[in-house]
Amino acid sequence: MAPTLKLYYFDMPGRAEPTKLMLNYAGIPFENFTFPRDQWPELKQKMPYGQVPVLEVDGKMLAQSAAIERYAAKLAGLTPEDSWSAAKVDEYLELVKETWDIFMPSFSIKDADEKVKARQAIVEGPLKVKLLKLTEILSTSGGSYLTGDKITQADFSLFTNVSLLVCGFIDGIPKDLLDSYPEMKAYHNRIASLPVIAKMYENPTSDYALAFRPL
Ligand SMILES: N[C@@H](CCC(=O)N[C@@H](CS)C(=O)NCC(=O)O)C(=O)O
Repeated sequence: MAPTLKLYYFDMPGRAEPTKLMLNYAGIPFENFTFPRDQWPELKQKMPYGQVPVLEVDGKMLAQSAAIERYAAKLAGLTPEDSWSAAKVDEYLELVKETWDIFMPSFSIKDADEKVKARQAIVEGPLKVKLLKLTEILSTSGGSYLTGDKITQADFSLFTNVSLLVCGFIDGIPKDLLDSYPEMKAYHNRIASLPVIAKMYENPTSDYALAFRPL
C-alpha cells in the first residue's frame, strides 16, 4: 500500500522543492504542509533535528533533505535500476549541489557591497565552470535530460538549483543569468513547461517561485 506522506517546509521554494517536484511529477499524493514563520518555534520542537524539510511517512519522521529526496525519487521511479546509471545520477547530484555550495561562504560577508562583489566573482568564475560543465553533460547525454532521454532525480535537482540561483534569493546573481547559457535556459524551460510542473507554479505564494516558471 502507498504510504501516507506529509512534507513540512516553509512556504517558499528551497530544500523541499526537488521532493515536491518529484512527487507531483509522479502523481504521488502528499500533504504539502507549509507554515508561517511565527509557528516555527513550536513546530521546531517536533522536528528530529529542529529543522525542515521533514517528510512524515505513515507517522514516522524522515529528516535531511538528501535522504528525503532519495526516498521520494525511489517512490517516484526516478532512480535508475542499473547501478552504473544510478551512480551517474549520484555524480550529477553532487555536481549540482556544488553550484549552490560555492556561494555559502559569501553569506558570512557583512558588508553588502563586498558580498555582491564576491558573488559576482563566483558567477564569473567557479559558477561559470560548473554551468558550462553541466551544459556539456546535457548536450552529450543523447537525450533531453542529464542521463539521456529519461528524466531522473538529478534533473529535478538541477532544475531546482538553477531556478533558485536566479530567483533573487542570492543578491549578486543576475536574474537574467541564464541568458548567457541558452542550452541551460532551454533545459530549464522544458522542465518548467511539463504540464504537471507548470501547474505547481500557477499561483505562486512567493516571488521566488516565479523562477520555476519558463524564463
Ligand atoms: N542538512 C539539513 C539542513 C536543513 C536546514 O538548514 N533547514 C533550514 C531551512 S532550509 C531550517 O530548518 N532552518 C530553520 C532553523 O534551523 O531553525 C537538510 O539538508 O535538510
